[in-house]
Amino acid sequence: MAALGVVCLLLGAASWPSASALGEEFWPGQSAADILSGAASRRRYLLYDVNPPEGFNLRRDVYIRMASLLKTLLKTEEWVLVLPPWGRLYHWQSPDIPQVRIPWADFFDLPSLNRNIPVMEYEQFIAESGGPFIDQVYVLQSYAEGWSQGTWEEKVDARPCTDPPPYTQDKHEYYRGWFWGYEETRGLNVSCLSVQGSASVVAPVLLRNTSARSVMLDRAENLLHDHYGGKAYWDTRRSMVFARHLRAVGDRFRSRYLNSTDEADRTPFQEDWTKMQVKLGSSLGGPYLGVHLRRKDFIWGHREDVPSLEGAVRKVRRLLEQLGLRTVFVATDAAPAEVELLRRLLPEMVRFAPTRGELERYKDGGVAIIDQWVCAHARFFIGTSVSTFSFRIHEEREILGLDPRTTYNRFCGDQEEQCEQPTHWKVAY
Ligand SMILES: Nc1nc2c(ncn2[C@@H]2O[C@H](COP(=O)(O)OP(=O)(O)OP(=O)(O)O)[C@@H](O)[C@H]2O)c(=O)[nH]1
Ligand SMILES: *[C@@H]1O[C@H](CO)[C@@H](O)[C@H](O)[C@H]1NC(C)=O
Ligand SMILES: *[C@@H]1O[C@H](CO)[C@@H](O)[C@H](O)[C@H]1NC(C)=O
Ligand SMILES: *[C@@H]1O[C@H](CO)[C@@H](O)[C@H](O)[C@H]1NC(C)=O
Repeated sequence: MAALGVVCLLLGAASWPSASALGEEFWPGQSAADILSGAASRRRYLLYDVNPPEGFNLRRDVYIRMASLLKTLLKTEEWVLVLPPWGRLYHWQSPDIPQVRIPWADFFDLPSLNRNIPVMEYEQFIAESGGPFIDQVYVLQSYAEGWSQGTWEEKVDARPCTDPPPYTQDKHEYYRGWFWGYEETRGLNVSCLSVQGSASVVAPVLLRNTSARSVMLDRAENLLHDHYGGKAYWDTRRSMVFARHLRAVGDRFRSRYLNSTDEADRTPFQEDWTKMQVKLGSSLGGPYLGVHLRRKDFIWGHREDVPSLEGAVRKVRRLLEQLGLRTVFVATDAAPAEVELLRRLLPEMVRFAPTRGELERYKDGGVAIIDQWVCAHARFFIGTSVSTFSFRIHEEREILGLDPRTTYNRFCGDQEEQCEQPTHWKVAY
């Protein structure tokens, strides 16, 4: 087996301009077994990144699009999706807590992701592929000329970069860039692709126009969903099971402060998402109202679809009465002064307020997931207009089988008499 591995290693080096072929040392800390097993597999690596200002929950959506592209690639060749490490997100503002190079396993259950498509963490990619080198980086952009005369067509073309790409060449002509905070990572080639269409539109380029073994799509949010709300979409969405330790914290909190357990709430949960198909409306949910109040940048623009705190509390009180509930759980990104006001207006509200130690362990991203998990289990949920944070809670509740009438609700602005409620998206199994 070892001899065969060496043969493959040589073939690998010959057919792809990998780091070793360029005279680099193997990455330190890597065992010979790693190198052989990595090189023995001829699979190719798809990496991606998203526009820096985008938040955690939009990034979760981009993952679904990339998974769809990977499924298309897998029909022709062996590929694996390399999970972009989390970090430097604008919304993660807890001071003095390093929040960069965070692996996906801190937030999601990797075995669950792997039941949908083959994935690996970035550090595993470094170990397996022979170093922190990405053979080809494509920066995705829209067409400079915009849409052509009202006719929509899916297309992709090599084009000059419309903006200077966020990569600079070092003295060895390697490309340096953000690369999720991994400074030692180098790109061997960077070029721009103009894209218009769904994720799989770039598949032919990856399969036929480049033989690079590792390909990164930067600004991947430029690609759209292949089929939003279809079975492949939902398979990927269902595979994005939160990490077990975060679910455990959320479940303990539910049971301790909200009198909520899976048995009493009739929300059956299976560790293996492929075995989980709950009849819509059969779950009851815990005896509390779940609320997501998105504040911060959602109120700075004085948006008309976001209520004042007073307005939100009036609605909460009406709902509690209508539903015959006494407990309300509030998830919010409100600033401390606003939380204080909220507590004066709604003294009985229950919140997940992490200790310093919990914040260090779970980080802002993990705390947000715990908030989402608790909201997902409420008997009734109401969220904030067009917040992707609220949308992800809708999906979670849909998967858990809660009645849609208890899920697709949002606060109206103070001046809105009534307002359009969120759309119901059914799981396709
Ligand atoms: N813990 C916690 N964090 C929140 C809450 N609401 C928002 N956040 C934080 O703020 C971020 C909001 O950005 P997104 O996740 O992108 O969701 P969004 O509300 O649609 O915001 P945009 O995408 O910027 O429009 C979240 O990822 C969290 O980090 C909340 O209720 N609880
Ligand atoms: C891919 O190759 C085809 C055939 O050579 C060519 O027509 C096309 O322009 C290439 N596309 C890109 C994005 O490089
Ligand atoms: C870099 O990639 C572009 C697009 O695939 C290709 O045309 C070009 O030849 C590559 N440059 C090098 C030095 O490999
Ligand atoms: C908790 O819920 C159960 C029903 O699931 C109910 O019988 C019990 O009274 C509740 N306890 C409290 C303290 O509300």
